[in-house]
Parts: sequence; structure tokens; C-alpha cells
Amino acid sequence: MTPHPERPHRRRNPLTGRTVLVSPHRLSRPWDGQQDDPDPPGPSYDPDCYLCPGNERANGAVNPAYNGTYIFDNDFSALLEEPGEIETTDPLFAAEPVEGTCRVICYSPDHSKTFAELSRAAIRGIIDSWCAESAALGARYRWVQIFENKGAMMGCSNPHPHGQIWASGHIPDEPAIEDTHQRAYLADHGRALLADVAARESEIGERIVVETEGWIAIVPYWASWPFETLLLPKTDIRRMPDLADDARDDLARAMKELTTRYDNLFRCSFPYSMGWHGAPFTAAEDSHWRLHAHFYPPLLRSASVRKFMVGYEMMAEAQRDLTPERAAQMLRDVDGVHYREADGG
Ligand code: H2U
Ligand code: ZN
Repeated sequence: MTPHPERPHRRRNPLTGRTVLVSPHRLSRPWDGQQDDPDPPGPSYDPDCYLCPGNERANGAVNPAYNGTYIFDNDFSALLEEPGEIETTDPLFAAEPVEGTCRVICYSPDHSKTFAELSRAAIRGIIDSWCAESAALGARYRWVQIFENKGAMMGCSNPHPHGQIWASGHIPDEPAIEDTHQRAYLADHGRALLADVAARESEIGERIVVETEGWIAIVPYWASWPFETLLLPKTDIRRMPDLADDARDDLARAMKELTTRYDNLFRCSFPYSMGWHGAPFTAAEDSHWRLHAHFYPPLLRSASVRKFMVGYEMMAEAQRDLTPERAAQMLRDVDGVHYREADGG
């Protein structure tokens, strides 16, 4: 299943049609295991944090004394509910109006916790909030983008565990590209693309990072980031609000294990951008869709040594040295218990 494991080759991403150049021969020796010292845990409450319970935000609003998750409208929303008037058909300077709304979701009142350190029940609470928000926003907008920027390296403004939800009347570029490719795959093969991916990867095994009864997380065959993963349901689930009670519990288990393995790899709060893609909230046919999450972590060799997507990646196509198979193996080899829990912290 691994083409020319020691020779440069190109792999195609069937979700996007993009290509990654894999150059395994450049990794002549395995990584030497050097690790940075883990950061000490921060305080559970930070009086200067704009997400902690009871604190004032940048626009003067005060957060309630919340438990579990807390969701509010982004004080600096990138999308506005009223579409503008702009419309131009100029082929060089095209623009169109947009409408939407942006929300912020605090995962926990505890400022010091990373996603992986939250209890399974707390993660289940986040999943319930994601489902409720997608259902409510999906009734008004075609696309609901749930995502998280984690860590300063990914441009996250605050270590307090939180994510974002942006809903829009239009379907943005990335999901639009995935829509096209999933639709074409179903037309060509009679099966949903990601249903086939989940089934084949479960069978092959070498790219699996976490597998539960209903979910599978893999370093995809076509991953461009070193430790990129794709989290998929094994059954026909198309959108977040379709998740039944037991599938949510099982997802909480899978996400806790996946994020724990990430944190344990370099013994740090593993930075990443993650986000959910599911069928758009339109009346259109959507049997080609499967709900899934992408995790795009920037790290390569340690808590401080990152992969840069520059040069060849910007000018030509994505490139990696470490094979997805080896990355999956490294994530499988670390402990399933978070290092801070194991250290008694
Ligand atoms: P990050 O998840 O990338 O850190 O972004 C946090 C968001 O929180 C960001 O979109 C919003 C910013 O606009 N925010 C508020 O809504 N209120 C605040 O008081 C500060 C930050
Ligand atoms: Zn805080």
C-alpha cells in the first residue's frame, strides 16, 4: 500500500485534487528523540484573560461565571449579518457581498487546561455545543465552520482553551473543493469517498493513529503536514447535528486519545489548526458527504522545531520527508495517557 517507500514520489489528495511530493530518502536517520522541557501548567484562572469566567472582554462585555462551555458572538466578527451592496462583474476586480456571523466557544472555565487534558465528559460537552450551534446556525446559513487555532505558533491569541464558529451564506473555498471531489468520486465509484477511505484505512492499519468503535483517526495517505490527521466516522454521518448520543461519547473518547497522543509526542501542548467539514446546510443531495475533522499541526521535530510551508510548497506543491506511515507509527508509539497526568501534575 506504500508506493516506493524509499524513493521520491507524488501522492494525490482525493478530497482536493492537490498533490504532495514525498521524499523519504532525505530522512536518512531517525529522529534522535531530543525533547524540550515541558512548559509548567499555567494558573486555572488568569485575571487578565478575556475568556476566563467573570472577566471583562475587549469590548467591555463581562463573561458569566460559566461551567462547561460558554459561547458568545465574536466581538470583532469577520462576517456581518447584513450583506453589503457590493457587486461587480469586472473579470479582474470581482467581488460579491457576504453575510454571516462569528462566534467564540470557550471549552472550559479552566484557563490552564489543553483540549487533551479535559475530561471525556467535558469534551462530550464541547461536542454537544458544536452540534447545537451547527444546527442553529445551519438553519440560517449554508456553511458552518467549526475550528480551533491552538497555540501561539498557529496565531492563537490566548492559551485559554477555546475555538471558533464562523457561519456564512456562501460555501467557502476549501469545503467547496471537497464537495466537488466527493461528488465526482460517488458518481465514478458509487460509494462515498470518505466511507471508502475509512474502510480501507481500517483494514490496512499502517496509517491509523486512533480507532474506536465508530471513529478512525489516520495520518492520511496524502497528508502534507508532518503529523496531519483526518478524523472520520465509520458510519454514514454527514453533519455534526446528525451525531447520536453514543456516537458523541465515542467521538469524545477518540478526540481525547488523539489530542493526548499529540501532546505526548513532544511533551508539549501540541499546536494545531483543526476544523470540521460536513455536508453544507442546503436542501441539495448530500450522500457524497461524510462528516470529518482535519488536524493540521505545524510541528516537525520537537516542541520548537516546526515545518514551514514555504519555498517549494508556495511555488510548486506540498512536500514532506517523513512518510505519513512513519508519522502514524510515531503517534501510535507514544503513551495513551497524557504526560501531565502520568507525571502526577
Ligand atoms: P483565536 O482563537 O485565533 O485566538 O481568536 C480568538 C477570537 O476571539 C478572535 O477572533 C475574539 C477575536 O476576535 N475575541 C473576542 O471576541 N473578544 C475579546 O475580548 C478578545 C478576542
Ligand atoms: Zn482564561
